[in-house]
Amino acid sequence: MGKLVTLTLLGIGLALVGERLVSFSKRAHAFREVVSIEPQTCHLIEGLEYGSEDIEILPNGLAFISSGLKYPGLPSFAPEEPGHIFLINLNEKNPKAQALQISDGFDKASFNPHGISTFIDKDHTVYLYVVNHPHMTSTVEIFKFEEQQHSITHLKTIKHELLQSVNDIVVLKPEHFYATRDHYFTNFLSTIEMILDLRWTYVLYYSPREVKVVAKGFGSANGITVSLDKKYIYVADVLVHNLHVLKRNENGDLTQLKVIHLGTLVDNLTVDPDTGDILAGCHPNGLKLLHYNPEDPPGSEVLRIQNVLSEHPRISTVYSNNGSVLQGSTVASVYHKKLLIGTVFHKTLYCEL
Ligand SMILES: *[C@@H]1O[C@H](CO)[C@@H](O)[C@H](O)[C@H]1NC(C)=O
Ligand SMILES: CC(=O)N[C@H]1CO[C@H](CO)[C@@H](O)[C@@H]1O
Repeated sequence: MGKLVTLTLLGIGLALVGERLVSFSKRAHAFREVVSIEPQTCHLIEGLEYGSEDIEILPNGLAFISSGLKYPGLPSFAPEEPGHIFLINLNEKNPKAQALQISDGFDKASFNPHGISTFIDKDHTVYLYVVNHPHMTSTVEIFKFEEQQHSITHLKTIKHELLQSVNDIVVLKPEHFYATRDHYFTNFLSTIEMILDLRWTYVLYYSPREVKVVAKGFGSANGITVSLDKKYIYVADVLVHNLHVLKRNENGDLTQLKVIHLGTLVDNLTVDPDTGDILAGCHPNGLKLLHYNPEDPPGSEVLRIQNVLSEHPRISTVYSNNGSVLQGSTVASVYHKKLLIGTVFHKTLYCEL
């Protein structure tokens, strides 16, 4: 009898895992075909060959790019090379990427930059906040940008027990930021978490006085950004294909206003400074990202979401490609009709809209 019960339970368990696996393969868009959509003028940026995970453009057209992410389960074309922050000047006719020097005293060899965010103070000093994964841990590094010297000076490392496996951040004032995090930062556990659709990931609010969870229940909370008027926070839930719109409260708490289903794996989000539209870097076929095959690479997709607060937000495709040009897009950022599309481990595309 005991054996029968065990066998039955085992059967139910396996059926459950099987069902979750099938649903995971659907959620990861294993088999979606990607049609090509491209603005008229696009070309790849020279010198950026190992990813451009996150891109932040300053109001003056200087773009910071984090490159060289080593992330469990995702490919890297330069696993031995430390990560870098690149700078691109979008005011130039033919923008080129240049790696920024990092001040001495910072451990450059283990630099593994992920999400980035900037803050500009009253004196126009630019601070760059970088999610870092040295030796597969998570920290937030604060740098000061020295434009003349083409370098960044390391000021501070922020660590906190809740700031583990951080993905992306958005800074609102000095040392006050929202961060998305995954539950686990190991390949095995995060895969289980994804396949079983555990919805364990969340959004944190960090300030020197208090660190707290402000939104929960995401399958995989990924990109995060803030609206132009700073009243709303936008969060991408990559595996559930959703964009969450949350309202900021005085004390840092967030109230969910709406969820927009985008039907694709939404990765990193940015806001068009001219229009307030959201640009989403997406993975049209996520499984190809996890099982990289150069013969059948993951594609790229960028969506624009207009009038996000209205009853009928408008969603359009700005760019899509089957991987023949650009593989594994994570982020798209615009500056006066100039678009940069970044990728997890591949190249960076520049387009004029
Ligand atoms: C991608 O599309 C191009 C044409 O746009 C085509 O030549 C190529 O075979 C496609 N690649 C894959 C892997 O489907
Ligand atoms: C800044 C940011 O959200 N980065 C994410 C972009 O996409 C990759 C791929 O999923 C994520 O791993 C990054 O965390």
